[in-house]
Amino acid sequence: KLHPLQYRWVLWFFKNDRSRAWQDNLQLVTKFNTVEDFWAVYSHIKLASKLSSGCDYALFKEGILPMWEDNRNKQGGRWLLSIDKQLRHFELDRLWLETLLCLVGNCFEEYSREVCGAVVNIRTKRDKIALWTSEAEDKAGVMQIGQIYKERLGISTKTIIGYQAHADTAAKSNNLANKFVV
Ligand code: M7G
Repeated sequence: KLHPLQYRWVLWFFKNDRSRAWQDNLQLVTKFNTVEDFWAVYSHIKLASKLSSGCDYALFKEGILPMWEDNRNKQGGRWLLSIDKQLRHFELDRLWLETLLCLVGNCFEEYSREVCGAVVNIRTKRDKIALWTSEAEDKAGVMQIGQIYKERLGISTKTIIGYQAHADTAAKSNNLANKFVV
């Protein structure tokens, strides 16, 4: 008997090809809605740390595109982890898997509704993992999600992580301005 997930999830892969528009580089890989299919997909694809620079994985709820323009992301934002290159090999894959498990395992409980998905960006400078939520103005929801997320990732209480509205990221307006921190 298969174990159903609360939501159906879509895995996306992004490969940077500068000759094409950003959204044309996004490819839908697969959809799943059971625990068994999640593990089948996860064990079939490359680890994030093995992707080449410029690539992303994104896992989003079915019906939400992994882009700022989607209706469920427009008003939203992201909890962002910026991962030091030295940590890449022993932390990146663990943090990304834990992020995926938070999503599919519905670990945000009553706030799960506000969770849209997550993205890992493999970049030459610093890799990033971000958890996207739909309501950047809902302070209570954003903070609860951030606290649960940070705890689940096992990030030290001394480390601060920030939340940024997509509108600010898209406008490249002072990227360092965090709306919230945990
Ligand atoms: P990134 O890949 O999120 O991070 O954004 P990086 O700067 O570490 O590589 C790089 C660029 O991709 C942005 O400046 C945008 O031009 C484009 N881009 C990224 N995202 C997430 C979006 C999006 O959701 N919509 C659109 N239209 N462009 C995006």
